[in-house]
Amino acid sequence: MPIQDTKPRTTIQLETQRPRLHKVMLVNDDYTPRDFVVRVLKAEFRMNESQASKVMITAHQRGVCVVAVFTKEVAESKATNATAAARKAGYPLLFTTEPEE
Ligand code: TYC
Repeated sequence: MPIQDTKPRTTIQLETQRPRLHKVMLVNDDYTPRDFVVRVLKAEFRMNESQASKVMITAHQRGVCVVAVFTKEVAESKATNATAAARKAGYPLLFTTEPEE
């Protein structure tokens, strides 16, 4: 019999690990027009008028609002694209990402 020189595994993975999801957050500011925020939400996050308006108003009133949750790469890419669209139009609108608890 061959000599086994590797240690046996002492822990067992009980579940397949799912990738942690990341939130895209919309941050309020005093300068970006409301209709521009709604337009970016519709274009980048495939929201309809009503969904986009609700998210925009929540960020406006509370300072920040969760837009959606994605895998890390998708969340970062969407936040970067949406923020870049605002910069191109000359507005300070900001989208950030953070890991979900
Ligand atoms: N506060 C902006 C205004 O009154 C509108 C706005 C809403 C801007 C949400 C950013 O994330 C935002 N024109």
